[in-house]
Amino acid sequence: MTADEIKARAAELGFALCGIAPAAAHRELGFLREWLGRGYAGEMHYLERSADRREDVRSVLPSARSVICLATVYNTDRPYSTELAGSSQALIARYAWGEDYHDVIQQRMQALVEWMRERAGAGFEARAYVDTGPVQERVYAQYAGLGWIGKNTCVINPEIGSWLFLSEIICSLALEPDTPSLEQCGSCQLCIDSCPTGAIVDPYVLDSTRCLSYLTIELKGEMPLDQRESVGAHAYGCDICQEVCPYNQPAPVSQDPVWQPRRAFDAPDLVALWRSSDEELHRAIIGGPMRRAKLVGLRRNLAVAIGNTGDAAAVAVLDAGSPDRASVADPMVQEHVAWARTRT
Ligand code: B12
Ligand code: SF4
Ligand code: SF4
Repeated sequence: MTADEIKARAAELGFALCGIAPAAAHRELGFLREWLGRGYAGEMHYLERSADRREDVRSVLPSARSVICLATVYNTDRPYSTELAGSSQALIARYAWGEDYHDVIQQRMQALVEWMRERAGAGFEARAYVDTGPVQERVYAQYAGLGWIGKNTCVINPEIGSWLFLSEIICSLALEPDTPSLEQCGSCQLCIDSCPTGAIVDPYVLDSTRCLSYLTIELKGEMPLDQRESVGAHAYGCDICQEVCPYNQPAPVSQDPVWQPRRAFDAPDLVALWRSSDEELHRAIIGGPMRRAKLVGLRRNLAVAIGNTGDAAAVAVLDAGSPDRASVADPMVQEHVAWARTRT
C-alpha cells in the first residue's frame, strides 16, 4: 500500500487534504514547554499533564513511523463575523455550527484505518485522533505539507485557507513523506492587528488567557472584569484572526450537510438566545461541538455580550431566571447579569 493509494482513499472519504509526516522529533514540538512555562495555557491543565506525550507521537504509539495528516473544510457560505458589526447577532465560531466534528471525522478516519488494515501485513498498528489526542496536530500537519502555521497560529493551506479541522492517523507503516509546507505570511500581520484582545503576543505565539475562544469556551468560572468589554458580541469562540487572513478571501465552502449551520445557530439573535428555555438550548447543542459547553457558561457569555451592546432595551431582557430557565439563576450567571446592567 502506497502513500498515493492512501491519499486517494482519503479523498473518497471526504477529506480535502491528506499528507504524510514522518513520526520524528520535529523542532517545533519543543515550543510547547516554553509556551506552558509562560502560563499561556491558563486553566487548560490537561495540556500540562500530557506535555510529555505531546512532544512526540512515538510516546503514544512506540511503533509509529508515519503520521497521516488529514484536513476537512468546515466553512459555509454565511457571512464573517467582521461583516456583522453593529448587528444584534450572537457571534458563534463557525466550527461550532454543524454536527460534532469529533464524531463525524473519527468515523471517516476509522473507515480509512480499516481499509488500511485489510491491506497492511501483520504487525500493523494505528491510532486515529481528531483534536482530543495528545498530539500537536498543527506541527504534524505542517510537516505533512497540508499548510504552514501562520502568525495567527492556525494551519493555512495556500489554496484553501484555514477553515480546516485537522485529524491524523499515527501508524506503524513507513510511508513516503511529503515536503513540509513553507511559511507564506511574509510581511502581513493583519491577524495580530485585528485581534480584539492582543492575544497574539508575538507572531506564531498565542496567549490563550487573552483569547476569546478560551474566555468563552475553556474558562469555566467568572470572566475577569477587565476582559469582558473585549468579548463584544462573542457568545462562543472567535474567528476574527482567520476572517481577516488574505488566504481566506474568499475561502471555499463545504456543501457537506454535516457542517451546515443548525437552525438555532444560523444568524442567532442575542436576545432570542437569552430568552430560550434551558430545554431549547440543550436541544440546540446536543450532537454538536457545543455539547461540551455547560448551559451556565453559555448564559454567562450571553449576559456579557448583551451588556456589550449598550442597548438598554436588550439589557432589560436580562432577568433572574424562571422555572424553565434554571441556568439563568446560577449565581455566577447573575454576577454577569449585574455587570451587564452597569453597561447602559
Ligand atoms: C489548546 C487549543 C486551543 C487553545 C490554544 C490555541 C493555541 N493557539 O495554542 C484555544 C482555546 C485558545 C484554541 C482556540 C482555537 N482553536 Co484550538 N486547539 C487547541 C489544541 C487542543 C491544542 C493546541 C496546542 O497544542 N497549543 C499549544 C501551542 C504551543 O501550539 P500551537 O499554537 O498549536 O502550535 C504552534 C505555534 O504556536 C508555534 N509556536 C509556538 N511558540 C513558538 C515560538 C516561536 C519562536 C515560533 C517560531 C513558533 C512558535 O509552534 C507551535 C507548536 O509548538 C488543538 C488540537 C491539538 N491537539 O493540537 C486545537 C486546534 C489547534 N484548534 C483549532 C481551532 C479550529 C481553534 C479555533 C479556530 C476555534 C474557534 N473558532 O474559536 C481557535 C483559534 C485560535 C487561534 N488563533 O489559535 C484547530 C486548528 C485548525 C487549524 N487550521 O489550524 C485544532 C488543530 C483542532 C482541530 N483538530 O482541528 N485552541
Ligand atoms: S480567536 Fe479571536 S481572540 Fe483569539 S487570537 Fe484570534 S482574533 Fe484574537
Ligand atoms: S493574517 Fe497575514 S500574518 Fe496572519 S496568518 Fe494570515 S497571512 Fe499570516
